[in-house]
Formats: sequence, C-alpha cells, structure tokens
Amino acid sequence: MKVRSIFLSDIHLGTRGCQAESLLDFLKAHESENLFLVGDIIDFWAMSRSVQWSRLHNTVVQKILRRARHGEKVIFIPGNHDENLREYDGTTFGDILVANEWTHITADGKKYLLIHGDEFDQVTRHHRWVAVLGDVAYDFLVRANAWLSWIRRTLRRQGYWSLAGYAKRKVKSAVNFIYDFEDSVIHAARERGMDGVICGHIHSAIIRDAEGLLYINCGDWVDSCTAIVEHMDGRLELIEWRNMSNSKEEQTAEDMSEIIGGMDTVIARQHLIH
Ligand SMILES: [Mn+2]
Repeated sequence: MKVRSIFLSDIHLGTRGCQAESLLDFLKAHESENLFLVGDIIDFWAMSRSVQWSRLHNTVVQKILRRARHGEKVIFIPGNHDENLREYDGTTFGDILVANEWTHITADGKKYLLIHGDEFDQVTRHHRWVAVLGDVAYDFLVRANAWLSWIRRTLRRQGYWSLAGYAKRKVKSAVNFIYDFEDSVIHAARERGMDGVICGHIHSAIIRDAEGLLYINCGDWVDSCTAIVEHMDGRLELIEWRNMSNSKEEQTAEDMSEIIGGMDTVIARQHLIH
C-alpha cells in the first residue's frame, strides 16, 4: 500500500522486547513519501545494561537507511531512550534529519506537532531514578511475556498473548497516568495553534478528537505493534499490525492471572515511564 506518511514510535531496538520482525513486515507492506520516527527508536538506556541487538535489528536500520537513500523523507525525533541524539537537533546524518520536534502539514492542510512526549511525563522529567528503576521492571515484564508466550505455544494456542497489553488494560493507576499525559500534550499543542499532535512515549496508540484537536499516539513495537499512517488525502489511520484476535486471548489472560498476581505494582510503575 502506498501512503503519504508513516509515523512510528517506541521501537526500542536493542532490547529483547522489540518486535523487529513484525516491524519489517509492516514496512515492507507500506511504501511512503515521509517516514517520521517519533522517539525511543534505539534504546540506549537498556543497552547501557545489556545489549540485545539481533540481526533483525540491523535489518530494520538498513531498511530505514535504504528508504531515506531512495528519496523518502526520514525524520528522527529523539525520545528519552535515545535522548543523546537530541544534541544533534537540526543535523542530517546521511539522508536522515534529526529534529527534536517537527511540524507536519498533512495533505488536507492540517498542522500537526510531532514530539516524542516525555517532556510531558512528570515522572521521567523530575524523578529520573524512578524512571530507571521502572525501566528495569519493564525489561523483566517483557521477558516474562516472552516466557508466557512460549508456554502458550507449547499449549498449541494460536496468536500472541501480550502480558503487558493485558496489564495495561487492567491497571487503573496506569490509565489515570495516561489521561494526565494526554491532557498535558493536548494543552501544549492547542497553545501553539496546532490542529493536532502526534506523539509516542506511553506505548498507548490512539487517535482521538479532543474538542477539535486531534490527539494521536503511535503506540509501540514492543507490545502492541501499532503505527499511524497518513493516506494520500491526508486522512490519518491507526494500524494494528499484528492483528491477532485479542478477545479470544482474554480467556488465556484469565487463566494466567495467578501467575501475574502481585505484578500489578511493577506494571503500574512501568506505565509511569514508557
Ligand atoms: Mn519514551
């Protein structure tokens, strides 16, 4: 499919949780004029502890470089996990421009602010040690998820049950956190006279109308495998690439609830971070 723009965030290359294979599949299926990388693409935080860089992660980088070389406009907006790149604001590396934020005009003339969004997360902003602690917990969660997914495979069930995704739906404090985050981002975009905002950071993909302003979050490629695309007419769409029947998986989630018992605290904290 040919689209005008692709918006991706929170790929977390260099971590075990990164769903590089799904991402490659998605990229292959979508030709585009613009590719916006909306932060936390490469996880330097996690790699400072242990590097989980597979061959597929190289392929992701190669494919993106190739697209840039072939004339696709690629803009990299650093997030908090690749914040070192922020000092290169305005610098072009090969064919990729690093920009701390960007304004994108869609085909129908609407103005969108592109930011990663961590500056609107009060926890990562003011309590970095909590963020680092939560980051370790998140790694654990992702690993537990891979392990549970292996159990499920041995049980010959189809699909991929996401522990983090399940927990995300369950934990109320996480939900409140998401609302606070969204409100601050929306407020900032409105103050700057934007028609909408496209961000990432909280791993919670959505397109929603906030009193005339469009709040859009790209989601992630650790857990949900989601992307935002702009069609040739300027219409924005949320795509869930790993289109597994989640409802069918809910029962499994219930079965597994004992295993997860007590993990809520970890998950709630994790959601203050990503
Ligand atoms: Mn982030």
